[in-house]
Amino acid sequence: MKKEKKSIYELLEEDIMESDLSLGEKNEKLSRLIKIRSKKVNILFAGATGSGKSSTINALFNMEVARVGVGVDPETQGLDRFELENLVIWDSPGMGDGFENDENYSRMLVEKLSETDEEGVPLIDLVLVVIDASTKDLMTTYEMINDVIIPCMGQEAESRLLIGLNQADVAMKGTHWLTEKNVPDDILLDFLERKSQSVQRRILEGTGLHIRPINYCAGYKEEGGQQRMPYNLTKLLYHIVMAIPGEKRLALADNINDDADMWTFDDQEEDYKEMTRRGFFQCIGDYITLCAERGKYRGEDIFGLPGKIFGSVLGGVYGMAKGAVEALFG
Ligand SMILES: Nc1nc2c(ncn2[C@@H]2O[C@H](COP(=O)(O)OP(=O)(O)OP(=O)(O)O)[C@@H](O)[C@H]2O)c(=O)[nH]1
Ligand SMILES: [Mg+2]
Repeated sequence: MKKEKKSIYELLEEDIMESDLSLGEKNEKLSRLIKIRSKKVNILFAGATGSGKSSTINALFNMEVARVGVGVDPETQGLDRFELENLVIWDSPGMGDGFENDENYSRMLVEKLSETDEEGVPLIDLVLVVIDASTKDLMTTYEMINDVIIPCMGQEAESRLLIGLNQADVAMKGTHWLTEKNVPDDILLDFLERKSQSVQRRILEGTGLHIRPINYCAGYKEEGGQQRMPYNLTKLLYHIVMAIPGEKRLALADNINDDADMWTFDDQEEDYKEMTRRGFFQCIGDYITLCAERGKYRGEDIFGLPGKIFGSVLGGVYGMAKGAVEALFG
């Protein structure tokens, strides 16, 4: 059974109410919180059929609704919309399923990417293109990125378009996956790095934009059988969080998959959990408490909150949210 949880907005509201700020200050913060709470985040997942879009959505977020394909037919037939409170996820049907289908796919992308919200701002905050890292012929994918997505997004694509090289575990023939550690061996790591560079180069040549693909594995679960845990999912999440405008970021916090196993295996380049938490905290600080401008921001007080910041990434955010106002104001 799922335990009843308060939303991050509710926790922040409680925190503000319980603080010893003046009534005026409390009201000021509450009205900022209300403004933040009204913002929705829209993320669009695109990419070839079978690349793992639905699997990635399921791994990242608290949802078992984006159906994962098991057969040969593309599972996702239309542009699916999943709404998790303030987070809206668009999962697209399998591209690369015949010429006519691809034409429709492009049209659908152009339509969605041209849509604006009531303030005239593009509806889609972030596009995540999922690529199967084992695919040799990425022609259709490059066309989609260089000729459809980037022209729609313009220069903004450099910050609002992410490319995920998924299925890192099976990207190469042979056994190059270290099952125990759930990481690639050196040969596979080198292969993934070269793959990432080659995708980056093709986009640069085609559009002049610099976009660095992220290698990861969304994992999989066979019914009653084998299972592979995600790898570098925290890294991917970190880049997603940072690509979302600050005042909208909290919409993600409540919907991150709270199965801690999802967030266990990452490369050791950086502490992505910590960086992700900071990304969320920055949002609370900048947009609700406005502590930064008052010079009262004391990072170590918050990030040191004992015992609360372990477990899933989400747990960390909750841990931080509770007491955040106090900690920020000393
Ligand atoms: N080994 C491995 N398999 C994966 C990974 N991600 C996805 N898969 C498998 O790849 C297959 C396709 O995954 P989906 O998530 O359905 O792909 P999709 O992009 O949503 O496909 P369409 O909806 O048809 O466009 C499924 O059998 C997944 O279990 C991964 O990281 N590693
Ligand atoms: Mg799908």
